[in-house]
Amino acid sequence: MAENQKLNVLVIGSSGAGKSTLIKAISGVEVLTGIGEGVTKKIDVYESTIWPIRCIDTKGFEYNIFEQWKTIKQIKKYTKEQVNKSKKENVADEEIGIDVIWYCIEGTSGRTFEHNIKLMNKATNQWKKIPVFAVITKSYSDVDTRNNIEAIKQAFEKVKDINLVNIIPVVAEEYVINEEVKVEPKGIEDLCVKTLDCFEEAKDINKENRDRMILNQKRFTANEVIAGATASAGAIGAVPIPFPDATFLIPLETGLTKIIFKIYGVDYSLELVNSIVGSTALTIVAKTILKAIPGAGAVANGVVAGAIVLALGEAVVVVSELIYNGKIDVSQVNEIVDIVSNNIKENPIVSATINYFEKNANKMNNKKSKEVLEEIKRTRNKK
Ligand SMILES: Nc1nc2c(ncn2[C@@H]2O[C@H](COP(=O)(O)OP(=O)(O)O)[C@@H](O)[C@H]2O)c(=O)[nH]1
Ligand SMILES: [Mg+2]
Repeated sequence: MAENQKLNVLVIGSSGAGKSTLIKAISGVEVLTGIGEGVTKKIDVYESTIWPIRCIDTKGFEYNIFEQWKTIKQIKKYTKEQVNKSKKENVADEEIGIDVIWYCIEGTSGRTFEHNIKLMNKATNQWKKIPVFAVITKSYSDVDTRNNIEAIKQAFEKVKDINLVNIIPVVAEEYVINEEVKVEPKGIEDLCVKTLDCFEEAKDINKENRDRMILNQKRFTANEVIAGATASAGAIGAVPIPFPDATFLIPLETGLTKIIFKIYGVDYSLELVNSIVGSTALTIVAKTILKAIPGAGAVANGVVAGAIVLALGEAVVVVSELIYNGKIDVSQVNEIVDIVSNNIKENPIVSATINYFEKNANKMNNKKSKEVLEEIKRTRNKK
């Protein structure tokens, strides 16, 4: 596959199935969903920065024939303009451009699987030979997922002329049950790798490149989860009590540590998680930062809560990658806790927060912790 060549993936499925969420999860950059859509515009195109994949997000597949027709027309217009065109000159006009189709089927929509699949097939049957993946979105429950795979397999058997390659359950975005219990994003790497595997050209992507893509995806997913936890910590930490004694962050910190381990497939023990969350590094860092702002109020406390959760999350990513790459074993609890502690203490968010407090101590009362945290994160990233 040439350096700048990308597969065009058509993402279809009913409204609310999770198309935009899935695309956002593999994009590798913050993409705004639902922003800047013209009334007549039926497609949005997103290039992943992680995978050689370009996703075409469709609207108007809500099973109104006219809307579908308009969407298809725009897809054709778009794909014809693609550079891909030239390499496929011997292919019929209608088939230009789309390389793969992802059917997004919501796991909870059980009884309508067959109906759903038939309608999607009707809309796209001009692209007959193209590989199709059934993506079971919102696959939060393992039990339901096993049943869904079976039911969807059967539904596809009743619909002819679909080149179904695989059925892949995904969770595109963490699913929050409570602060401590969350379902981790999953299935994304599997979907992307198997999509690439449909193409001889993509098979040439060497092992090293593939591993890098998978790791980049994990890192991106973990960072999204950390951003969410940081914002939650900022909100629940915004209380006017002396901060370092706060135990109310423990459920959130525990949930964050576990979900990052799960993203990296780390087979963690509870002892490991508890040792990480219970390490004194978090308290030490919180105390150090708070020294920069005498008589800290609710806003400052929220900022500190967010900063330490961010530092914790990023430190857990560091050790998860070491474990994932076989540099350290998950049973080496003390070593892992040391690495996490050092990474927390050395995270540049600490000095960025101290600097901010020293400069802005008296300007914070009418701000929100979240705004302040975002500002501090920006100054940190500049360095
Ligand atoms: N937590 C979580 N929510 C999801 C996931 N996929 C979709 N959603 C939610 O389901 C709703 C519809 O998703 P969206 O991507 O906008 O669907 P679209 O209409 O097919 O683009 C949104 O509120 C999403 O946040 C997921 O994997 N995890
Ligand atoms: Mg959408």
